[in-house]
Amino acid sequence: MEKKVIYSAVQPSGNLTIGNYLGAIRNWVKMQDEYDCYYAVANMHAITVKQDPAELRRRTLELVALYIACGLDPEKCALYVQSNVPQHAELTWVLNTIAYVGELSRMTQFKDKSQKHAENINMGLMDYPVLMAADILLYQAQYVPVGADQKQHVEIARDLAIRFNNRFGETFTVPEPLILKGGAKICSLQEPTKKMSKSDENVNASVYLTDDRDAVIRKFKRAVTDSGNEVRAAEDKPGVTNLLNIYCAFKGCTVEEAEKEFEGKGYGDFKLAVGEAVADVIGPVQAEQKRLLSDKAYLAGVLSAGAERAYKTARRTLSKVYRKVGFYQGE
Ligand code: ATP
Ligand code: LTN
Repeated sequence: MEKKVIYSAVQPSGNLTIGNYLGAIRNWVKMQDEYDCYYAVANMHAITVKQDPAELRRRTLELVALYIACGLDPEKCALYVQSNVPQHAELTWVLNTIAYVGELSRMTQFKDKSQKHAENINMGLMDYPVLMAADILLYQAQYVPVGADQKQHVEIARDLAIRFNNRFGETFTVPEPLILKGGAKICSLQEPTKKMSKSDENVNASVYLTDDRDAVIRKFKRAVTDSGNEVRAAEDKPGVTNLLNIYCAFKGCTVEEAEKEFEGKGYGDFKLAVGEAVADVIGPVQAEQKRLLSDKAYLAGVLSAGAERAYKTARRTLSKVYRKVGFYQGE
């Protein structure tokens, strides 16, 4: 039987945080044996906000090296750069003609980013979810593993697939978001009701996968906690709850087990333990990423094989789409 397809991507738009790792990449690794997986570096999405070209190029390679360092096996999944497969832009155009301006202007991320980049509210920023729908639909993906913040975008991809299928006949698999519990929404260490984000201006708010052990431990030491001194998850304790989530995700334990472990201990001991748990996991990932980055020829090979594999599938879907909408493709 044919394997089901998984699709996901991350933008090379900054240093990745432990939120990106727990919400996305870590879950991708678990799926590579069972599914046919495509994982991209979404550089076309990244330029919807201003990027420095040299930095964008460098971050693209760093992200691929990180994918592999986190455990993705290029023999098992297609790892590639979005702009290397032209069908992403081509399908976006067709989908644009069935996407409504109204639904796109209501997207939470569009509203947030328009506010944050008021000087650069470009068409790409608004079209972002359509490009993302094209990514997913080109590969007939069944599941899209992402963090909770991307759920709305996967829903637009579903809506567009259904709309296209209704209008032109069965063409696309209707995708579903796959949001695993535990790491789906890691919050800022400084404002624990807000999502941890790689573009946060306060460097103490986010733990980056590039942070060294001392920085990780220092950031957790400074993390905002709540009144009281009990290590317990509760709605009125967003700071401690967030730290417990992080601890459990990195240690592979349940919140109850962690609460028991820290019974009678204060916030100080707890925060140190969280920092150590995180550093123990990300340290070896950093070392492996560094090793991979010293072999650019290997990374180039991985990306060209990945793009070729992606291209084959994408070309098949796009040709079907062109046929359905009535584009002449020769006799
Ligand atoms: P930016 O701050 O530039 O918008 P970001 O940190 O939100 O970036 P993305 O590239 O938008 O990162 O997200 C990559 C993946 O990581 C997505 O699947 C997203 O849902 C997930 N993700 C991002 N932040 C978190 C978080 N705090 N908790 C869990 N998952 C997250
Ligand atoms: N918008 C996503 C990145 C992304 C993506 C995708 C995720 C681009 N294309 C396709 C899943 C499927 C984000 O995380 N900001």
